Amino acid sequence: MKARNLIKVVLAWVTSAVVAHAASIVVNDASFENNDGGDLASGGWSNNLSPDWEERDGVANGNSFEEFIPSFSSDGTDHIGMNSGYYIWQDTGVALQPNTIYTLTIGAGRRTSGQTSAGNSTVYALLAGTTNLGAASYANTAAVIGDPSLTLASASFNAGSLSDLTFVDAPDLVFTTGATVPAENVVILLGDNSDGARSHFDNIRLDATPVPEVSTSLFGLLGALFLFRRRR
Ligand SMILES: [Ca+2]
Ligand SMILES: [Ca+2]
Ligand SMILES: [Ca+2]
Ligand SMILES: [Ca+2]
Repeated sequence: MKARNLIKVVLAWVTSAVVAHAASIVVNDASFENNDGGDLASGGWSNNLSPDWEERDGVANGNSFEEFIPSFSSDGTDHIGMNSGYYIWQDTGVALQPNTIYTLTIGAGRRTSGQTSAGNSTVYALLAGTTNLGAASYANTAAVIGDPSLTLASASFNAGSLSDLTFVDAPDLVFTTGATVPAENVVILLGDNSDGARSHFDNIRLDATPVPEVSTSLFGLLGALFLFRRRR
């Protein structure tokens, strides 16, 4: 094989080895379109998030609600609204993996200045398991994200800076695990950490990508290639 062809082959192999493949983790009712008691009509809402999402104060509590507000969603027709301090979560059922890059993306919305405060804090986080989640242990979103034994990473987005009836994708929350991880599932937390008013969420996405690994054998191959080229 000519050196140039060999270089092409090796470069192709290096590229395939280094470019890791992102895999989506399934998020059930990620867009809040499946509604308890039947599909929502325009202007309707439902307090019951089960069976897909669990909430701080139990099933069908009024502090979180799927709602159909015309022209106010980032995917489909429905989103979820959440009162000040409240939180919900979903256990993905997928075990945390070592050396993995997790990327959580959410749509965050501002309804009006009355329902979305100027200092809004729309919170999204990745947790290791669900131990003791619920009002008895964690009174509000700040309590959950303040516990580093439960919360791996969290982010806050100020939807109050948006125009009325606008959803945008908040910046990705990216968290990379190390060589060891808790024996827990990946859990998504959505919450409000504002002084008042609400937060609005839609279109929740989660990817997991292995940390690219350049093996010692790859370095060995590159070294051999270098020598091969010099000899010619
Ligand atoms: Ca939706
Ligand atoms: Ca619906
Ligand atoms: Ca639902
Ligand atoms: Ca609810």
